[in-house]
Amino acid sequence: MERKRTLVTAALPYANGPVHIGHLAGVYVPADIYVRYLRLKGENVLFIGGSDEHGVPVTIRARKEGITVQDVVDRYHYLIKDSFERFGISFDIYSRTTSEIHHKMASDFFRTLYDAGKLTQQTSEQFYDEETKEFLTDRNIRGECPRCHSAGAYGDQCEVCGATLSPDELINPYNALNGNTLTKKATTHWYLPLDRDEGWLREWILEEHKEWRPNVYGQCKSWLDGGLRPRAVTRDLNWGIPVPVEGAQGKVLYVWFDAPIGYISNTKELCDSHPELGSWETWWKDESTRLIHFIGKDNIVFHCIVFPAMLHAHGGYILPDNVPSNEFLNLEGDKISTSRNWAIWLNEYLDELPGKQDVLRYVLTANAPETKDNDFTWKDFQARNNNELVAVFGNFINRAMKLTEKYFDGKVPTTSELTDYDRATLAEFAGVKDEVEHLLDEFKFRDAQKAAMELARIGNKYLAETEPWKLAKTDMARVGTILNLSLQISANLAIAFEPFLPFSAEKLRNMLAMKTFEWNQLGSTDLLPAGHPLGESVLLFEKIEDEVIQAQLDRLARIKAENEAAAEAEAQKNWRPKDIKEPTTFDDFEKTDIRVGTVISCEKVKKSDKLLCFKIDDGLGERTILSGIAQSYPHPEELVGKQILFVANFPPRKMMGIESQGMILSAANADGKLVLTTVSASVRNGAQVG
Ligand code: B3M
Ligand code: ZN
Repeated sequence: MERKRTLVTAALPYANGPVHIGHLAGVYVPADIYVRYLRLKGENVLFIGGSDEHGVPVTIRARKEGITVQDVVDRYHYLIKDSFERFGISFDIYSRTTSEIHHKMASDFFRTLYDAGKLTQQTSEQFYDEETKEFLTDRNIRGECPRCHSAGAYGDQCEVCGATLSPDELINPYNALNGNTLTKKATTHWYLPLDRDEGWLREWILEEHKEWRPNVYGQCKSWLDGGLRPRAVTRDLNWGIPVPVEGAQGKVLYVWFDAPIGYISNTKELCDSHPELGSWETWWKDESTRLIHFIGKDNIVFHCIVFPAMLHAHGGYILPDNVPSNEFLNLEGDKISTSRNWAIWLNEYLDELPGKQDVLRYVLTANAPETKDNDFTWKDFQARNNNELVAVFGNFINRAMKLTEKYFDGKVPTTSELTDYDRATLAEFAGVKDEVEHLLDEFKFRDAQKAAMELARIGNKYLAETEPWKLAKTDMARVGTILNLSLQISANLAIAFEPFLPFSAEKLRNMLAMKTFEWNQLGSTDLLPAGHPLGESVLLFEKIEDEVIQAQLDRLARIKAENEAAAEAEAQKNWRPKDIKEPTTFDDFEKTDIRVGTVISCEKVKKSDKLLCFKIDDGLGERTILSGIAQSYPHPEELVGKQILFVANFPPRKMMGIESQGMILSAANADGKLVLTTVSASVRNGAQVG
């Protein structure tokens, strides 16, 4: 029978920085688990990866660092490739989109669409820098925000007020890289007319792929329901794959056009040098190949709509069978961010926690953001290592090995009669294979790992309850049975965990001196014959001490403080006064009764982060006023004795059970801190301001 053929791809990371735990959790660990599982089942599978080396971000980084773009992509391509290797991500090929094979493949692909009239052409006015003779991408255009009027908003977003913008909305737009003012110039681009694909895409995704994860299906549905529009597939940029059409000088293929073709190019590169794998075309064009894309949620539209539309327009290609996309992983409660350095970089992890690749793989799978965003915390990392990997998995294996060495000279003992408890234990793990398999087939990696971990729990409980160490003096036959069974469970663990924790599974197989291991042996109780000599035992997992975790938390705290300082400096730089309000009249102003009072006492309101409770001498008596400025005054008692301004004629209002009789006036500083207003010389309490 022909083996099932599955082509698995993992998103091509941008070569503009190192990869972090979010990448690993979202894409590479689940993809690797899946591939290892299929290989273990003896299926025919290729695992394709590579770096995405085009696009604007690499050019920005190159300019910032004053090096060439090629230097940038070289540096990060090898760094990323090395990190993946060291984490056991078992790509069959990890290549790059700057390869010659890829340039030709992507160029030919475009040309085929162009020649077949599958692309449309449109001319539009775009921002242009006359001096550098360049069109600018949204991110490289800055200017005044039309909403909040802060300076330095980006062409796609204002980072001060959060508004989504288009470059046309910016007031006085300029080139972010050199400050030059910009003009408009006409430019022509080619478009993929996605509007024409709506019909078959709706049918293919919404009717034929209802089994896709709800997050993926839902995103596709909302794109389709919103109506598809033509998408430009070329850009004015000097880094990328030249548009293979006469008169298209200075234009390259849009990075999202060439990057997914990278999956095809990398398959070709692999197959061309390994004829035993068959032709790349079998992998991409034969209907019996299953194509699976592992990606993060921000890539869904490109893999479920745009790339399939490209493949469809080209003709001859298969479409993905499934696109298991994860949500995002946060770090200690905050969004992972490359620009804010809020991440755990894989290269740094490998240096700082050497040999602990499997621990991270385990924790990231246990917390996988499969259905919703999830949080990585160092405390959880430590707890899962110490309480699960060490205390359950490692402890069980260690005891089974050590007892066999002690009582049976390191050889698998024979079994005698089984007790009811033995039989119940066997029954408990008989179903593990089906369960793990079923979950993996449905891309439920978190639950699958949990189900595999059940084996270790069963084993650990079995040894704890049968206590063979107590029976050694009286009933060696019974001890032999217990250890035989424990070793069989250990061998099962070595198979079940190969996809999840490949380094530990290999160590375990060496300990058990297992020669063969296949997925189909899972659940069996005669994996190790009686008399089989075990290998040398080593510790599978080690406890992680508090100091190690604290060092990581300290590092994050330092980064947070740096980020806050930088954000504050940025806010100061961009601050400008708000627009003057609509004209008013003296009569209107006169209605507000502003007065001077002296602070008698001031303290934080219990259970509130924001409120301070002031007691004011207002010249008539004592007045209570609540004010939401606690975060600006960490030592409110220092305000006692100050003369401040307050509005005296607001109706009383109850907050947190206290009645507030007025409002204290303060001014907001550029960093958002509030500053109380006061008088420049002492006046009588109750004096009116006006
Ligand atoms: N490089 C985007 C990303 O890393 C992009 C993926 C390409 S997959 C073909 O999120
Ligand atoms: Zn703004």
